[in-house]
Formats: sequence, C-alpha cells, structure tokens
Amino acid sequence: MKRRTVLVAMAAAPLSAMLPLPAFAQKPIVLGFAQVGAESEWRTANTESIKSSAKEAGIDLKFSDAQQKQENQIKAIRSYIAQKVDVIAFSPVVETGWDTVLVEAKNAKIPVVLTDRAISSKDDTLYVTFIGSDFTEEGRKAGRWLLEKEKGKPGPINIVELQGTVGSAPAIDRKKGFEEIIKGDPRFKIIRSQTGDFTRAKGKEVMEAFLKAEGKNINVLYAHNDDMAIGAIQAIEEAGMKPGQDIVIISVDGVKGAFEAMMAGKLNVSVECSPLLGPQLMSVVKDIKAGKPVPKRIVTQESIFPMEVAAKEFPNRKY
Ligand code: GYE
Repeated sequence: MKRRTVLVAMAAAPLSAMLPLPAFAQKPIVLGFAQVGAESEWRTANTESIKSSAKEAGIDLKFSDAQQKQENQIKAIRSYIAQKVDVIAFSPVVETGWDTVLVEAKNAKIPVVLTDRAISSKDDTLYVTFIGSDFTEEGRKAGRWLLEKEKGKPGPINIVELQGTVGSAPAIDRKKGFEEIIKGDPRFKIIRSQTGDFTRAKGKEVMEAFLKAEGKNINVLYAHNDDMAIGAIQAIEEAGMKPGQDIVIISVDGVKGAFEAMMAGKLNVSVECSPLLGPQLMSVVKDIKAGKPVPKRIVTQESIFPMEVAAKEFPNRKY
C-alpha cells in the first residue's frame, strides 16, 4: 500500500521537478494578441479558441480586449513591442490606419500575424500571414441563397441591411459580395442600409428605425452577423410582425444563438463564419519561430445553414 502511494506521487510530479533543467530547455514562445472586443457571440467563441489553444500549445499568451476601438488596439500592440514578445497577432477592428504601428513592430523585428480581419495597406511586408474567412464569398453565399429562395416571385423585393462595424473588413466585404449577386436581378432593392456595429443592442435599435420608416414595405433583412439579426428579430416581434415569415432574415456567423432562432422559425438562414482560429494561429506562430515558411493567406473552410437543417446540425455545433 505504501509503495503504491510513492509511485503515484512520482508519476504525478512534473519531470522538471525531478531532473535538473537541461541548458537547452526552451522558454515558451510569448504571443501578444490584441482582440477587437467582446461585441458578439462569434467574438466570445474566438477569444475562447485563442486562449484554450495557446494553453494547449504551451504558448505564453498576453491578451488584450480593445472594446472595438482602434486606438486601444494600437496601444496594446505598442505595449507588446515594448515587452519584446516573440510574435504579435491581432484582429484589426477596421481595415485602415495600421501602417505606423506595424512599421514599429517591423523595426523591432517582431513578426505580425493577422487573424480574422484583414487590413488594407500597400505594404504587405508588414505582416507574415492573414488567417481568416473569405468575407466576400460569405456575402455571395447570402445573395445566392436569397436568389434561390425568391425564384419566380414577383418584385419588388425590398431589402434592409444591417451592416457590421463601419470600415471593418467583414462589413465591407459582406456588403460587396451580396450586392455582386443581387445586382443582376432588378427585383431586388436595398432600401435601407445602416451599421449596427455587430451588436444585438444596435441591431435592435436600427431595425426599429427601419420598421418605423418602412413598415410592411420590408421583405428581407440581410444582417452582417447573427447578433444583429437576433436583436432585429426582437424589434420585428415587438412591431407585431413575424420574423422569418413576414420578413425573410439572412445573417452570417452560424453561432448557437442563430441555430436556436432558426429552430424557432425566426431566422431563415445563417452563412457560416468560423471563429475557431486558435489552433491554426498557434501552429503558424510555432512555424514562424522555427523559421519555416508560412503561406501569406490561410482561408477558413465554411458552409451555409438554412433553417431546414438547423435541428439536425445543432448538436454538432461547437460555437
Ligand atoms: O462576423 C461578427 C464579429 O470579424 C468575422 O466580427 C468577424 C465578425 C463576426 O463581431 O460577429
């Protein structure tokens, strides 16, 4: 009995407690990550994915939340540069205005990885790679689904659009991809388009204004993310209309909240955008540190979920 206890204790002790540390033992890689904020269910899942996969990969993660403000992200990046982290990763809240701080990182020889959102800069040496979705394709998928849904129906089909954060890559590209598809069919008209900043509260508020101005004229809502659609669903119900029936609703992300709305018949379709970027990011960070080449663009694989498949897919959803 006694012997068994000793064995268990030994097995549980970490190797480093029993052996002297060899001289070549490596310090963990330090990664500074500047997150956008906590604006949506998608973002919460993204943060969780980054934190848990850093832990699993043995990477020392420094994490900051910019509350959707570019100046806070720039501050965080500067502090990572000052701390001399090994790699900086961030999800840029908007596309422009990054050159100055990224040149500072470059001068400090700290490699930068973009995750989730892209930047718009003439200098593509300012970052090593961009891991994330093809937002334009997501917009096209939304548009193609609508075309199919409204096949053979008479026009006009009036659309209201809830845009994401102004100047952000997903807002710009989801709009562009969607318009590219519907513009060929004169029945479709975007009659109102405004930002809801990717949040439920703003989505609801802006939808209320749309309903006040347009009332029963609205046939379709295209929301750049699920959270704004969920907020808008509330506004539609409060106006005495049936979301998913009186107004066809399309959104993007595919979070659990959207699946619940689809199963309740209130949301017609959600285009998938995966937030589970953590494992890919950690493996890229390790490759960079090991001096291995990494591709300039890593595109996330995604699908589309109409309400008819929601109940079947729901148990498989990870975010
Ligand atoms: O769709 C939205 C989030 O950048 C892809 O940001 C991301 C978007 C996502 O707030 O829900």
